[in-house]
Amino acid sequence: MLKEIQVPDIGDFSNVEIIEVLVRPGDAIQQEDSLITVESDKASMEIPSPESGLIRDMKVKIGDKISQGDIILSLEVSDAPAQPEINKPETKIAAETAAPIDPETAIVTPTPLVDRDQPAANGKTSELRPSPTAHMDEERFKKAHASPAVRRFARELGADVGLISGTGPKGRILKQDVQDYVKRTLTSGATGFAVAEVPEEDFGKYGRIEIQALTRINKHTGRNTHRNWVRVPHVTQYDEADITELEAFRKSLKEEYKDKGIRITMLSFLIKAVVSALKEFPRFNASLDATQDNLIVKHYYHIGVAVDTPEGLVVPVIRDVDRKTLVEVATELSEVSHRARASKLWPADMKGGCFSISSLGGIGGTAFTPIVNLPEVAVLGVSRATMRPVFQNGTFVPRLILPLSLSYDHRVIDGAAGARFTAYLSALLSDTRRMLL
Ligand code: CAO
Repeated sequence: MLKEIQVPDIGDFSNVEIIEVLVRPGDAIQQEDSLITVESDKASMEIPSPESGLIRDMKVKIGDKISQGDIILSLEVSDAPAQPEINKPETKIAAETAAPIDPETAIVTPTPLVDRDQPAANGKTSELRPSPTAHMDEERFKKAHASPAVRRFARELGADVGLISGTGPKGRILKQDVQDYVKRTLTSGATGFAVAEVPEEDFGKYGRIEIQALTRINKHTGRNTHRNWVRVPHVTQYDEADITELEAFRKSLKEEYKDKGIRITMLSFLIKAVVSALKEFPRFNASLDATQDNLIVKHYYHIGVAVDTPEGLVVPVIRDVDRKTLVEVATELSEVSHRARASKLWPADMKGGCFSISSLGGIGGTAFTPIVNLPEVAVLGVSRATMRPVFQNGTFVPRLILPLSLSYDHRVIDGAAGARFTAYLSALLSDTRRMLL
């Protein structure tokens, strides 16, 4: 007999998106087997089959929006009595309690919905114990943006979804992301390399403390910088540029443009100079592809600029710098950093960068190690310029020296290229006429 399986009562969930289809025509399924995963703003959940049978036809696909009563698939069901151990959730739980129960896989609910992100809802949480493979951070695992099926899949492979970056819509972690993560871990030779846990301390024992929650931006930056630090073999090339003449020129321009409300900063010159250097050394304007066998060299010049805001670090991107004048770059830089500080940047404002600059020159410091902003391959750190005695033509003369710190990805850039890049940049900044060449 052919039956149409409909979306059951899914409570507040109406017009929710299907993010996974877990079965296909020809599959023999048992009652309670998950058919699809849907996701609302708040949670993702799997919809199980109310009956056992053979799937004849799928009526939905990923991306469809569904509500109660919509048809998911047609199922051929036989009259043979269903297997009791499959039909009775209690039986299954009892059978599994012999072995340690994995919270992602062990939840069986008699209600039509299986929301494995909310184990408390089915009243079985007290029976759950951590998986034997749980070398992972359960809290982080729980918070990761992944569907129940993907979580279960990750657990089976012993992969911590909390460490995986999602490539799905809204950063959701897909099955493919888990597979890629496991593949990368295996091929990177990192197997068996376990980082010791940081012991949890009760600092209150030693003195007065307060808890301050990290901002959303802090957390985002933390995740990305950690990933970039671990993934990229960093080398930092230090150099310096004599910007005595450039600073004099900048000051004269600054005066000239003051009345027009445009601030000509050193950073605007650096952005333009970096683009000249990227043209000279195209390998710095590239990204590794997913296979890591090819370089994707870009023929556009979008430069990310680190901006320090009260909410944390953001990196808006100034696009097509090669087609903009210095004054246009200065205007855009000031506009974008104002918007960043007012929390008015759009996600698109921070996408598509080829190379980033982090300038701490307005604050201080002599050098630092910037972290490459993947998928870019290099980042320039700029520290505070100071007046220093430089030996020229047999005598010491005061010169304004700007420290540069270029971090690069050694998988793509060799040390010699790194030194050539900063030497070129330094020569450009020391003699701005070269930028015209
Ligand atoms: N050397 C010496 N003085 C410098 C300098 C340098 N390299 N860079 C800037 N200054 C001085 C200048 O006197 C400047 O004032 P004038 O232009 O009026 O002379 C003053 O510092 C203020 O500069 P600024 O920092 O406001 O402007 P900027 O264009 O140099 O930088 C911005 C803009 C948005 C990049 C910067 O304000 C900022 O947020 N920097 C922090 C970036 C950051 O956090 N990086 C870390 C990332 S990794 O954690």
